[in-house]
Amino acid sequence: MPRSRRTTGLSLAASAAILLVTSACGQQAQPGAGGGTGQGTETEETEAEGTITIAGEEANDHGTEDVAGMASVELEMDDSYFEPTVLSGEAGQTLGVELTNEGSNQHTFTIDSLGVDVSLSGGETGEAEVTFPDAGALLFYCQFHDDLGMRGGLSVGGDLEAAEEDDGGSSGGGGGGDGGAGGPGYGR
Ligand SMILES: [Cu+2]
Repeated sequence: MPRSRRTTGLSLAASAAILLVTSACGQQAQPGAGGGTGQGTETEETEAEGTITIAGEEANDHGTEDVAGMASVELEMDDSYFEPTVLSGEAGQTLGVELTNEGSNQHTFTIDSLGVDVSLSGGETGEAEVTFPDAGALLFYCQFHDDLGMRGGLSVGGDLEAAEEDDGGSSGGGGGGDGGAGGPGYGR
């Protein structure tokens, strides 16, 4: 009887499927091709505690005091912040501000549009008189440390972020789409 022999030596050649995923991310960010000022800075909402935005820039936040109806308030200047940082008052209110520089650096209490500019060395005290705006908010700042966040605001329930600054506002954000409202006769 014939024996049938089977060779079981089957070599399975695993076929390797090679997928070449070429992700060609050839995106070249070309800002503002064709002119036009970019839409510039996107406001990054860093949630850094202890800062608020006043007139578009960061301020070291040391609290808000309601001064409505008060004739004067004590305001501490320190290295490098104002405390309280925001005075919340009434429209048109006149307020005496008793300043104390409790820091070691020299600081100023400056409000351009009111002509207020009190400069104090460490440990000194001084006074200023301020008038609240009719609406919105008004920026005060230290000339030396503004860029360190030493600024504050007189607020009449207003938007501190848009507080009036000396130097006219940047023209705001522009261009919303007015796309919609389609063409004529969207017949039904
Ligand atoms: Cu200062």
